[in-house]
Amino acid sequence: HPVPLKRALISVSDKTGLVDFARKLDARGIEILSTGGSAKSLREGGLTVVDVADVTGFPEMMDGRVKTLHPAVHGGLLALRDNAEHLAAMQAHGIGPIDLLVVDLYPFEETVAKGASHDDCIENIDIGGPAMIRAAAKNHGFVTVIADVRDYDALLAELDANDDRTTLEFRQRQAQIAYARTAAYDAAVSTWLAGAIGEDTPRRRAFAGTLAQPLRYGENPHQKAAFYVTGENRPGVATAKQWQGKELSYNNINDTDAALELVAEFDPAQGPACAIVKHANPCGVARGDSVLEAYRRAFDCDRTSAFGGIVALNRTLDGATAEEITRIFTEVVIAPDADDDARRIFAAKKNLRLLTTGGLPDPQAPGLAFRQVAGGFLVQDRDNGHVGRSDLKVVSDRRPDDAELADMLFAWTVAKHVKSNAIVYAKDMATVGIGAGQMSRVDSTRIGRRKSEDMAEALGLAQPPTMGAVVASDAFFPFADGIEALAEAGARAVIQPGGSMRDDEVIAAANRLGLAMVLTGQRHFRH
Ligand code: 93A
Repeated sequence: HPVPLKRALISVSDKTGLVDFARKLDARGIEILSTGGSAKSLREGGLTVVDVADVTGFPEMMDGRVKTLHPAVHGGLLALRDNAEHLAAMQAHGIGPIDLLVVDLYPFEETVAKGASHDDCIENIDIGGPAMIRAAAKNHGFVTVIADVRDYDALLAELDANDDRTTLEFRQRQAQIAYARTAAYDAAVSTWLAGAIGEDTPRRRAFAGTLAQPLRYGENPHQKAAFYVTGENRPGVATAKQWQGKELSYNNINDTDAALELVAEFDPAQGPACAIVKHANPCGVARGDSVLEAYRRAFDCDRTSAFGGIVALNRTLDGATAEEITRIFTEVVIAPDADDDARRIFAAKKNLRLLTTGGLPDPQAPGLAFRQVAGGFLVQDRDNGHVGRSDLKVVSDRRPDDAELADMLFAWTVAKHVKSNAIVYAKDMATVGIGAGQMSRVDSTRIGRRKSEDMAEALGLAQPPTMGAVVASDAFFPFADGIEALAEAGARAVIQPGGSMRDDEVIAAANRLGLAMVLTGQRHFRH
């Protein structure tokens, strides 16, 4: 800044740290203008401030909707200090320059998140604040803008280091942050309105999130990363409470999300379930009569891969299960809740992160999913597809029995959360072999079978549990070879979407090999 800061306008909703900060500005001889509530807080803190109403010559009116929207404010923010005409206009209209703008917007996102009424949300759409932020940011050649209360200390440090001035570099950086804030703010309003009016297509929407935390690094240590939250009202890793352990990493957050979304498919009212995830794919999923049993059965599916995994439960984590989990190294455990015993047991394991969400996300709720491509990103509805028993079409000669149908639906639900091509073998409500992410469906079939052989060896079983298991395939079988591979593995029933040009051949192969087959009519690609 060419000259030391002389005049500041402070208008903040979040008053945390305000008085302390303002005292330090005051000590530097900076005059402070302020709006109603902010001015009140500052005066209560013993500071002398000028009401914006005295600057504009208008009272704050219409419930505060109009308080700073005035040329005396915007002229003071926007005037170019090295432009003779601008200076003359200021002179002519009695407009004083504003060198520093400190604004914290009406808490729109928080108001939406706490489930406030429509009118409350509308009233919390800030108009004057963003207008000032954008004006000050545009004029960052001369004006310093602070649009994030977390930057008070950074400003004070900047003033300390530069004789009560700010550097152009600092002002540019703050202007950049300011526009990120107003863009995210408007996106939040648009997203909320879309929900309010039932606009459910991903078209003509604005997307943005709020920085929740910078991450140590991204998928790899040489990649910088950060975690943004959208304020969506959905229990999950973004809103979970972390009880212990070091900060979650990029990969932890990704995997924990996958694990919770998967286990949430299993209604806790219908019994405990557990999912163990590695590299965004489940390595074991099971139901059980108890949480402990569900965990043990999920663990048994692939004990090797479960090492260093993410464990998600659909019910409260109890002491017995916590004890069992600590027998191997686990990165993260996420559950709706954890009881005192469980928390005490985990407390001794400093590296283990425990997250509780207070509930489970609704797997059938609408929402959007994003994927980045070079130069853009794809937006689609979240895969909230669901099939029940009545949606299934039996196409084989042999009708599957009730137990097989239940297992098939279980395997199908898991397959939805496995990267394509996905093949999931299951028996008695537990996975017994998962083939994920292969370019050929037959390969996924073989991998699932091999996993099951490993499981037999690890558990000392007489034969691989794929013998007599059911199988889910996330998409149709293009050829009969996949079915032949499943029959070879000993599977007895298959659930798959159907819809291949060669469905006839595929169904004929199932009949020839004695497999029951049902079609879902719905596909669950996940790439
Ligand atoms: O209702 S507004 O959109 N109209 C305005 O003219 C205006 N000027 C500042 N909201 C406005 N503000 C906002 O008021 C600020 O962004 C800040 O969030 C809040 C501070 O009000 P107070 O100082 O009365 O607590």
